[in-house]
Amino acid sequence: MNIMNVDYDGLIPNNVNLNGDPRVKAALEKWHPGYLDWWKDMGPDGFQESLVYLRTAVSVDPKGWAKFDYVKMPDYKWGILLAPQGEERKIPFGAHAGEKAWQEVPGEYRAMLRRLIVIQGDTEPASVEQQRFLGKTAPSLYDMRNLFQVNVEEGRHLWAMVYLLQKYFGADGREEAEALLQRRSGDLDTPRMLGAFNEETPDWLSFFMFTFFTDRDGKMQLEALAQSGFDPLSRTTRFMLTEEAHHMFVGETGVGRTIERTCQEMQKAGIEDPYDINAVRKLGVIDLPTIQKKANLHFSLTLDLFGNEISTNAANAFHAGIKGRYREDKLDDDHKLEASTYPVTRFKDGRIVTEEVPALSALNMRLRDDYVADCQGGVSRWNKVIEKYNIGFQLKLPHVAFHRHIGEFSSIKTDVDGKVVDDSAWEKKKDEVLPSSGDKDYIESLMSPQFEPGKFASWIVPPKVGIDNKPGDFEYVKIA
Ligand code: BYC
Repeated sequence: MNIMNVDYDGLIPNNVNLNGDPRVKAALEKWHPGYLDWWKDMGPDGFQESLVYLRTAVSVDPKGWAKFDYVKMPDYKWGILLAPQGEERKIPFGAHAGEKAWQEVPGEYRAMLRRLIVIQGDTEPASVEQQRFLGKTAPSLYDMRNLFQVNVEEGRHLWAMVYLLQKYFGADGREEAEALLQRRSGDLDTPRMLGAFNEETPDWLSFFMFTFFTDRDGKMQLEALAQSGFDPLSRTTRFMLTEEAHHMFVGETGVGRTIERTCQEMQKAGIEDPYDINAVRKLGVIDLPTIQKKANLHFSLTLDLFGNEISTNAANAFHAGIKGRYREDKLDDDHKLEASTYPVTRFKDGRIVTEEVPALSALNMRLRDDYVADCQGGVSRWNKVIEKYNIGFQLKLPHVAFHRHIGEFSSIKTDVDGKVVDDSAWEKKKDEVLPSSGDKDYIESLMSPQFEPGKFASWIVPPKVGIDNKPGDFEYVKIA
């Protein structure tokens, strides 16, 4: 079988020759019904019978791997797709740098690898659970289709991690694969593993912010895992990254289209002051200060996903050759980091300071810095939209110490500029920097569905181009 093309004949589409691996094939076939039950219970609520114009991967060739067609989501071809195996790939970093990449799990790193794969796997179904009610309030069929595309691909990413667990981790892997279907986002007894994946995604602005900020953590973590010396993990995550790009597109353009509608309506009504919230809200759009508060919330929750700034787990994973830095292969240094340092922002003696620490222990911080720079690019593009309308307002990322629950700043409160404040000052000001219950109610009041082809809710402009170049009035979802 050609690795570029996907075998669609069996129950589980794949380019890993599952037919030649009866043990793993049987394990996956056994897992499949439980997955479908989970999807029907926890996947998009109310649209399982609708026909959705979805993209399915039919090849892992970077050019032209997608096929678009109407599919009922439970019939989506969730498959196991790995990027092609590079000839003689070498471990790019850590103590084993330069040795041949592992095709089997190295015994000494088994527990570490399993933990990373399980954490990665756990986030995928979590996001589907968080987003399951959004279809009902979709601002258009175009947006509804994008939501479902993101959802089926997160489902596929779960398959990707489950394949690794079942192929390389025997009975333990099968147990972990089952547990991935048992935990539930936000459940008090069996929550998902990482904080941000237990939060609610109650409205579409939250969804766009989530796909902009939190899917971007996905990108960074997948990039770091794509460098792994464990070749099957590297190949799986490389292909996942091609799908992830669309999720961030949905987020960036979703927020951008929301901002554009607000600015358009403000201009039409002659409102110059972006802080005249009551006047802006009368126009049926989301005022810019509330968009800023949503960004503050999602950015800070996502920063927690990078773990502690100083982490021995991260140092060990790098030293072992299991999890690298962002684009490790493009970096020009010794790839071992045993003698270098890295500046880390810390909370010390009541102050936020920057301190050089051994680079190996600062890898979470470094990945987070790369993430912040990547976010800044998108925020600057949003600001260009506001500038176009000559409105005196700029969105900005809050300080990394703002509203944190993990790491150096979890024990303090700061304002958005990183100035430490006491509890009472925080309580007084928090509704000015994070969405208040009034803001949530207002946004919710705008979330009325718009299911007519080519029509959009009041608060968001249509996209510049359709998916797969379809015309504006294309029926992306045929609602059953
Ligand atoms: N919540 O040494 P530390 C995505 C725990 S998103 C709860 O700093 P490490 C997606 C930590 O587990 C990407 N607990 O940890 C996006 C550890 O506990 P144990 C998902 C947390 O390992 C949108 C202890 O604190 N992928 O794909 O350096 C839609 C000590 O911490 C948290 C990955 O994250 C937290 N936020 O860093 C769909 C990649 N943070 O084990 C999908 C895999 C830390 O001592 N994961 N803890 O009991 C990793 O690389 C790392 O495990 C982490 C944590 C970056 C998560």
